[in-house]
Amino acid sequence: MKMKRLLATTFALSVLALPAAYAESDHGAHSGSHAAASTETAMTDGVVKKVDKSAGKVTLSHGPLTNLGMPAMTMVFRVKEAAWLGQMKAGDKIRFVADKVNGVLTVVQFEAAK
Ligand SMILES: [Cu+2]
Repeated sequence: MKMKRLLATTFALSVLALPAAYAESDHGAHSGSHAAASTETAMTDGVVKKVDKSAGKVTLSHGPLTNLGMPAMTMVFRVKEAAWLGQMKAGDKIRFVADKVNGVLTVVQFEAAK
């Protein structure tokens, strides 16, 4: 009797656990493909050093940019959206993605860091 109940409990647990495990891996696959589609690379932390609105450029002290094979350094980037320069000022911490656009290193994604 005792054994039977234990087996029933084990069975019930495995039935409960299986869909959960499946849902989890399914979700993981989904978010993975979403990330690959929308943001091909992870965002990098940076600190704004200087904003040059007339030149459409910003100087950033940035962490390693793995997609560009670049170590952490301070350098000048162009920005994809000129309006972003109005949202940056020296000392701001940001998160961004940089890529080469027509051979020029450009901030192609940007958000203020919390
Ligand atoms: Cu750099």
